[in-house]
Amino acid sequence: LSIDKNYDSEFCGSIPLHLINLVQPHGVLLVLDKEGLRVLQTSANTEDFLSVSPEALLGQPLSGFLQPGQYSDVLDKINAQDSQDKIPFMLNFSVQGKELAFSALVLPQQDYVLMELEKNVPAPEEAFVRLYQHIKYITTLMKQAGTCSEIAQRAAVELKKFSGFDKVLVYQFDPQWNGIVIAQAKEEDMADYLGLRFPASDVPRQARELYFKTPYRLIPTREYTPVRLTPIINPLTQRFTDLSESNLRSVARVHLEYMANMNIRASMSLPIIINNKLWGLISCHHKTDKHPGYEMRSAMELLSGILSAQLEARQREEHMALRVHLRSIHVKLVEQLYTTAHFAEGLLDGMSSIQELLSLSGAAVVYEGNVWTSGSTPGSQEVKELASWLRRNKSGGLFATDKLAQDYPHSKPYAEVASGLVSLPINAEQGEFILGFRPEVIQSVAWGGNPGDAIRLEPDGKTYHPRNSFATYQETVRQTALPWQLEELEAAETLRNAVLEKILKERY
Ligand code: BLA
Repeated sequence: LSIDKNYDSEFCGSIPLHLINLVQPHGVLLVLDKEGLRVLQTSANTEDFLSVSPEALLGQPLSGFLQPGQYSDVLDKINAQDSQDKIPFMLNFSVQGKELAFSALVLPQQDYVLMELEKNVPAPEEAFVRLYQHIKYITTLMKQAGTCSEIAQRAAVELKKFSGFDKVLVYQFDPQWNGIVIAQAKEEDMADYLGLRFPASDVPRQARELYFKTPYRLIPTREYTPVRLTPIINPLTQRFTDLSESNLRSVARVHLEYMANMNIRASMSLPIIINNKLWGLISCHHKTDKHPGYEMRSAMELLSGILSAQLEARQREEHMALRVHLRSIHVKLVEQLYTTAHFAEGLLDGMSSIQELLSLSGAAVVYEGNVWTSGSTPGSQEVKELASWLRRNKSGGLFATDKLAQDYPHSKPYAEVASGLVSLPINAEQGEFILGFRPEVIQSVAWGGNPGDAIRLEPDGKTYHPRNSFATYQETVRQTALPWQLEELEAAETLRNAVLEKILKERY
């Protein structure tokens, strides 16, 4: 909100995450060519999983290590993947006489295929039925919830039970990409973040872009030794391999430190996507290491999609209801416009008013050298000066702000009555406007730690750390009004057109 330094895109936002060339050690990453599925690169931890050195694999076709029949399965999976969904499958290897089973995931890229192998083998079929029933139950609970925040709260509670994570948060981004914890379910001894706001740089721009594209981000432990890819350079592309989509991608150091400062060892995040935009995250925390298997992760992925859909549907309903409400006031207002002598009267006083329509505390009409006001507004002279500023700077159409003092510092002395402004030009070149005012609402914003300390630089000016306290930091925000909703601005535009039409009819 009022943070002056933009660490989000300038500092944290420029750490390259996808060309890190390191993976977490809970799986093996193979980079295969598309032709013969030959191993171009591998993470250096193959001994731990396949009991062979990286050199034994490099350059070899994958088929030489698979049990019969498995090669065509892999090809099917590669060809079937036109969607983003990560669908794991069981893959059986036969290496130096040993039979080994893995959970595998293929992620086809433009020039090569990423294959991830993890040890947890898919569970038997009854487990699937139980999982399915549980998902259905959670979905029903979400559907029965009344408001968006109830949906989020139920999701947090149920996802915590379902996944076994110690804490599950629903985190919603604001227009500046700060985030607010809107729902929380947690073990008692864990920190309470409900209602707190976190600065945008905590989940910086490029990280948000990755989380928008990938179904989840899992960090089973923050204490691990990263594993290199070998060879370092992808022999096909002569570049670092892009690990954007890889679950195993190693974690940015600053974030591992952040997790330590939050007293957690494992985390998992899933995107909440509404209207094709990253709306928030489900953030799961664990006090100890935690490594849910692919199936659990897939189920969580499904649930995060269901949560997104539920929230989107409920939001649409709420917007619809607001439109219907605004429409009914608009109809009455137009009737008044045509039954009063002057349109200013019709707008400002009567059974209905523009104040009611746009939730204003005061309104003014500046027209043909006159100023009409109603409710609490700046003085006539101030209104005239404001109109003349609008004529010079904001004449292009509807203009709305919830921080007038920032756009127009002359308004500071009367910020109490007019921190919010909506201006409907009638004849902008003549300085003729309909103006709506909203009062200052002093907001107390509770941050999770002082946002001014989002980064601590060491004396060398290069080494940096995330903040180490998330204790509530209260910020008082002044000279701000309640925000304008999209539907309200649409209603303002519709009203403006009705007024213009009325004026035209009077003239001719
Ligand atoms: C990643 N930061 C993340 C992630 C979350 C947060 C959820 C995704 C990874 C994960 O699930 O652990 C932040 N987690 C939060 C917040 C809450 C929470 C706000 O639970 C609120 C309750 N982070 C910093 C600073 C920088 C930074 C100063 O604090 C940059 C200099 C960067 N955060 C950062 C980066 C990632 C990240 C780079 C990406 C990590 C990765 O995917 O490799």
